[in-house]
Amino acid sequence: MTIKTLLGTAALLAVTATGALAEGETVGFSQIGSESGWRAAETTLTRQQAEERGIQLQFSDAQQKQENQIAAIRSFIAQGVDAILLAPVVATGWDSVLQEAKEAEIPVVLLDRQVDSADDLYLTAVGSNLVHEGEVAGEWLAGEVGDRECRIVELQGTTGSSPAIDRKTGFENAIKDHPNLTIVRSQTGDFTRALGKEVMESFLQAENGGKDICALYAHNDDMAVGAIQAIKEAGLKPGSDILVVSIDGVPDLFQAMAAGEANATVELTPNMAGPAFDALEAYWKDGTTPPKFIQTESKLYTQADDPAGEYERRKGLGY
Ligand code: GZL
Repeated sequence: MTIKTLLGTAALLAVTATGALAEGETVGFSQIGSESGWRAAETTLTRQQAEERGIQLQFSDAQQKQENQIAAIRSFIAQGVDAILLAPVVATGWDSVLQEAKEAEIPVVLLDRQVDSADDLYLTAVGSNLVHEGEVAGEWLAGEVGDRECRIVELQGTTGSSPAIDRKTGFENAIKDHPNLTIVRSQTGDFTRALGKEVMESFLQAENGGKDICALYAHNDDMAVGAIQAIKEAGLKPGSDILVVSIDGVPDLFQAMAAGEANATVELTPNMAGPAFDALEAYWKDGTTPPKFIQTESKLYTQADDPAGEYERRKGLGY
């Protein structure tokens, strides 16, 4: 048997430290960062999914900077990984690096956010319907306030990200036929608790100490949780003086809801990696091409949906 054959055989029989036969696939994951509880849960679940499937995950945290994500993707290409997962912090600026991955014949799967690039530059995108989430939030608020005048403040997600763009669009779609509902202030809180609190403080100051605000629409729960703190510090009751509706379904929002301090959230699963790895395994196995968009579900929860129980069911799931 030649040396080459021996080495080939040895490689095929390579086993992991735990003795399991290593599947061999290596996947590079360019994650945005850890800006929210939902993002942290997505990272936890992606690591778990890879471990369960015997996939070696090369993880990169971009600290919410696109240039770090682009550098990580180039590093994965240089390593010759078998696939790349990308949660794109913003929607634009990906064409050249995705073209490099395509030329290296490395499939790219987008997680939880979209890019403006042509869809031949990625294998598939796994995500929720972000416009629909905004519509569900707006429809809930319209139903809650009826014909009452309602001045709304909006905490937007990261500027230029697809969830910030689409959730704004969806909410505006839902309230456009309700002239009593108007967005009076709208600013990014970058999907974080700290900035959500800070921006909400400025909204409260600008709106008669918050007395002129009827509702807060936050593009994610973490900004809502920060804003709830600001509303309480201003001497007002979140959930009643100012209604609070947001998106994600993280445990701390359910805890606030159980305390009457938040009113509604639209949950999206942080398990985007499961469908992503399913698509990759089929692609690696026999070249099966998945649909360009694999949609995960979004579900409305309100105070009528046992928020304390929902909190118990979610805490410790990696958020
Ligand atoms: C949505 C995802 C968003 C979450 C935020 O698909 O991109 O990013 O709603 C996170 O919590 O920052």
